[in-house]
Amino acid sequence: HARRPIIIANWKLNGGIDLMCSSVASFIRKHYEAEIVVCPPYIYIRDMLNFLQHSEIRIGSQNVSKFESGAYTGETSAQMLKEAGCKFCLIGHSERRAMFRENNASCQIKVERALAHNLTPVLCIGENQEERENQITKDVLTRQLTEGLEGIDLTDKNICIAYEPVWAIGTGKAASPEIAQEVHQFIRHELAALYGEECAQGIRLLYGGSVNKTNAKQLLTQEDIDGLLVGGASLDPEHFLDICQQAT
Ligand code: G2H
Repeated sequence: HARRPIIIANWKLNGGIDLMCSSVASFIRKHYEAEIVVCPPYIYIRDMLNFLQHSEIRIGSQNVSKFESGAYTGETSAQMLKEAGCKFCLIGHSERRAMFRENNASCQIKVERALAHNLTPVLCIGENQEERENQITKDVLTRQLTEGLEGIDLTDKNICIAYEPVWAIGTGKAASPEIAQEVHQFIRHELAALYGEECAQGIRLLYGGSVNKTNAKQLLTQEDIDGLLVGGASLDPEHFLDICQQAT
């Protein structure tokens, strides 16, 4: 199964126009073997799309509403994101789970919404420090997968799963390639149990958590790691470009 590598930049709540302009300047007129996706704050999605129209870079959102439309102040729907030009959509990032009360059930709805509008969901899962120390990492991940994908048929659907151990996020302490591979292999195994081997082999699994240009290559060469979700290091365009070019 040839899974095309994928590198996703998660800008989180960072801007502004300056970052956008410098990023665009370094991204365009380049060819990448990997699929490159940038997830800016919603407000920049249209501008980014305009700037990047002659490039191969795709745009993703950092979140999506679980509602279609109606009286939900402050929300943005999957349909709107699709119309705005998004191809991808992060769902259930650990910061959203920790600070905005997202849980597996809300992620499940969001995955459904994204798929219904042809956005590729990137479902984020991962254990925290305490769960790892208590050796319940696999139980946590199994739950996040089974509940986050419950009742969703993934056959012929595009979806990515991002493994982001909470203890590695923004800490500078990335998981070692060995630990990350072990977990990714487990995730693929769980997906095979849910959807069959064929489907599991086609799903791209990304690692996220303190990825930088120094650790990217080693992570990417692991058998079950198909891509990277990059936070802090994606805010420096040259640094991010370096990571993108390591994905072959
Ligand atoms: C994990 C990651 C991007 P960072 O949240 O989603 O952020 O690379 O800063 O750890």
